[in-house]
Amino acid sequence: MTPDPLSMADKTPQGDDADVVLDTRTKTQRPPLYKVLLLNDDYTPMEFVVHVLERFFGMTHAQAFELMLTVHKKGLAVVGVFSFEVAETKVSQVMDFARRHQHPLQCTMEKE
Ligand code: TYC
Repeated sequence: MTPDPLSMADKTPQGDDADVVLDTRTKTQRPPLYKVLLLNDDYTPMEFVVHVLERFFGMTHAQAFELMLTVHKKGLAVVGVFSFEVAETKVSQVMDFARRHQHPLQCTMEKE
């Protein structure tokens, strides 16, 4: 006997809705990360920038000197990647420290 087309109207090829298994995998959300950038200028002394990188970014003198030279030559460089709150704190610390020493050093952050 042929199936009644009306009784088939709400049936999917898999069968009844009761058989549909919902995807229960958890989508893990990674927190957004922010790049902290240091900008070159013509006035901030090189040794001051090296000191900033050692003091606020935990670099060795050699790492700090190399990154300072990259900023000096290229105009800017990423000095670290952090959560929003940590990046914001680093930017504030660098900007406050530079201002207190009357250097025009600029530090900013941008979403990665
Ligand atoms: N260009 C500066 C100078 O020649 C040095 C400098 C390097 C300044 C890096 C800022 O982010 C900077 N004294």
